[in-house]
Amino acid sequence: MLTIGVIGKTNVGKTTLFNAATLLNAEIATYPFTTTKPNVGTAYVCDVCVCQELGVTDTPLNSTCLDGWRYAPVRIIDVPGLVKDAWTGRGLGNQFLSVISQADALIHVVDASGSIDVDGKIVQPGSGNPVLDAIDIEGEIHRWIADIIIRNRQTIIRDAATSTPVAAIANILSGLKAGLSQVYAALTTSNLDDVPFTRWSLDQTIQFAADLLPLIKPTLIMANKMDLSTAEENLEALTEYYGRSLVAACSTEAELALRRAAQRGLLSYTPGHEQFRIRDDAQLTPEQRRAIEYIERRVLAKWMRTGIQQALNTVVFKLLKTNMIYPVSDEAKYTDHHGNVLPDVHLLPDGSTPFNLAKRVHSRLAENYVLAIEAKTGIRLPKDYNLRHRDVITIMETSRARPRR
Ligand SMILES: Nc1nc2c(ncn2[C@@H]2O[C@H](COP(=O)(O)OP(=O)(O)O)[C@@H](O)[C@H]2O)c(=O)[nH]1
Ligand SMILES: [Mg+2]
Repeated sequence: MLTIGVIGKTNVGKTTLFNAATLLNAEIATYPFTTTKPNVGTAYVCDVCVCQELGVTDTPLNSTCLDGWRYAPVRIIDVPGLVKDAWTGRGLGNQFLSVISQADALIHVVDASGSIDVDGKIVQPGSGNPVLDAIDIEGEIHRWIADIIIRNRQTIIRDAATSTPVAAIANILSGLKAGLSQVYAALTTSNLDDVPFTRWSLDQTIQFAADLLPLIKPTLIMANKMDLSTAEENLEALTEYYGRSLVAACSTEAELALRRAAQRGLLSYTPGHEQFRIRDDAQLTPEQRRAIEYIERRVLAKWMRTGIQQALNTVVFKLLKTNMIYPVSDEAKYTDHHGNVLPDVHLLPDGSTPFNLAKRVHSRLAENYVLAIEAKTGIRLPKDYNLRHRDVITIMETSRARPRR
C-alpha cells in the first residue's frame, strides 16, 4: 500500500490532519511531544468511480464507493514534531526520520497562520514564519541524508571501485527508496557528476541531499490553519517559494469537525465535496451551530473546501503519478469470480502494464498470465500497453485462456 508520511514542526496540525484523514483519536494538544509514537492509519484518495459510466451498481471490497466516488486506501503516518538537530538523534529525531524512509511521499504541514514560533510553541497568530519553518524541517532531512552518506563513505568508495559511484550511493540510500536514476539526476542538478566522490565537501554532500529529496520523497506543502486571517499573506509567500502546484491551502481542524459531525449524524458530508447539509437543525447545540457557521464563513466560503481530500488526491495522483485500475475476472459483467461488481481498485504508477497489474493482484495470476482485455471496449491489449487511469482490466490465465463472451 502507498505510504504518506506527515511531517512538520510541532503544533502545525499534523495530528489533526491524521485524525481527520483516518477519524482515529490520537491526542490533540498544544504542547510539544504530544505524539510520542508514530500513528499509522488508513486514509483514502478518491476519484469518480467507473460504476457511473458503466451504469452498474458496484460491490466494492478493497475500497469504498460513496455517491459514485471510489475511495482507495493509502497508509498515512503521523510523526512526532521535529526539533532542531533531530538528524543527530536529538528529541525523537530517529523515529521521525525512519518514518520518512518508509514513505513514498510526504505531506509537510506548516502553520500558515504563523501561530507557532521557531521551536513549535504556540504564539500570537501572525508572528511566526511558515516559510522558514518549512526550510528548517527540510534542512534537518537534508543533513540526515548527508550524514548517512558520510557515515558510509568507506563503503561507497569501496563499492564504487567495482561498480560506479552512482550505484554505490544508490545502494547506501536504498532504504530511503532511492534508485539509480534519482541519484544520477540529483548528481547532475547539484553539479557533482564530475566531482570525484572522495573530494565532496560537507556542503556539497548536503546540496546533493537537497537535490535528491524531492525526487525520492515527492512532497506537498500543506498550508494549514487557513481559517485564520493571518494565513493569507503567508500562503502567498509559500506559493511563491514552492510553486503553486506544490502548496495546498487547508484547514485540518475544519475537516476534522465536519467529519466528526457527519459521523454523529448531525450533518451529511462526503470528504472532498465542497458542501455539507445539516440534517436536523433542531438537534444542534448553540456551540455546534457556531462551529459550523465558523467553518462556512472562514473556510468554505473563502476557500471552497477544507483542502484535505484534495491534498491527499494531489499527493497520490499528481505527485506520485498513480492511476486507479479496476481488475475484474468477467469482462462482460465487470465482476470477480464471486459475482462482486468492480470489487477492487489498485493504485498503480504511470507506465504500469497489465502484467504489473497481474503481479499486484496475485503472484499466481502473473505466473499464468496469457493476455489482457480492456473490459469497457472488449479490446485485447498489447503486452506493453500503458494502463490508463480508470481502466477496467481482465487478465486471462492459462486455465481460462479464451474469453467467455
Ligand atoms: N485555527 C486552526 N487551528 C488548528 C488547525 N489545525 C490544527 N489546529 C490547532 O493547532 C494545535 C496543534 O494541532 P496538532 O494537530 O496537535 O499539531 P501537531 O503537533 O502538528 O500534531 C491544536 O490546538 C489544534 O486545534 C486549523 O486548521 N485551524
Ligand atoms: Mg501531533
